[in-house]
Amino acid sequence: MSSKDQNLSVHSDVPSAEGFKIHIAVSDWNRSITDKLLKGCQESLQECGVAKDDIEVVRTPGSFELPYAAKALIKNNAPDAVICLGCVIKGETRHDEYINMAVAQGLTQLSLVSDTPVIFGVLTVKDDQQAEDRAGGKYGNKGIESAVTAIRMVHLKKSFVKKKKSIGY
Ligand code: DLZ
Repeated sequence: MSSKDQNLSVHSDVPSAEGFKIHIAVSDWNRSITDKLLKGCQESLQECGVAKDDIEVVRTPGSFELPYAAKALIKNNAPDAVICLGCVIKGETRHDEYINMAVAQGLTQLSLVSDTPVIFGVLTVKDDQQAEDRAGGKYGNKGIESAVTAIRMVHLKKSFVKKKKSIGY
């Protein structure tokens, strides 16, 4: 089956996230969609063992502001990972291309420079239907996938730290 036809939010074998501090920045633009992403994300993190108090949520006006919010979360709270949730819908102009590119590049750079996993949970869609399909619809919920990705990345980071210690660096 091609990934195009799969609901990617059905997850099994996700390692425990007990004791992890995972923060979320979520955009208010297209809020009916981003609320669903946030709900799926928060529920999945808790199902995997993250304590409610260890999930801080901050809101931004739009997706463009997500990199700044993620940077502030990392600087002030040193979370294990930050998840960024948003929904950019194509309109008459090319605004979506500029926002998507800026956010993707901003979050990538932030992740590398801060050495903190930063997850891109932004829907980059053509219309409302495509957004609904990915916010709890037929293609799952990108908020759930983002939660699972964050947990896996924190485990990956911790595994490197363990390896370093065992060879004396
Ligand atoms: C301006 C704008 C537009 C037209 N569309 C979206 C969108 O579909 N999704 C989204 O998250 N944000 C949108 N924004 C707002 C920008 O992200 C940003 O908040 C403003 O340009 C101010 O910097």
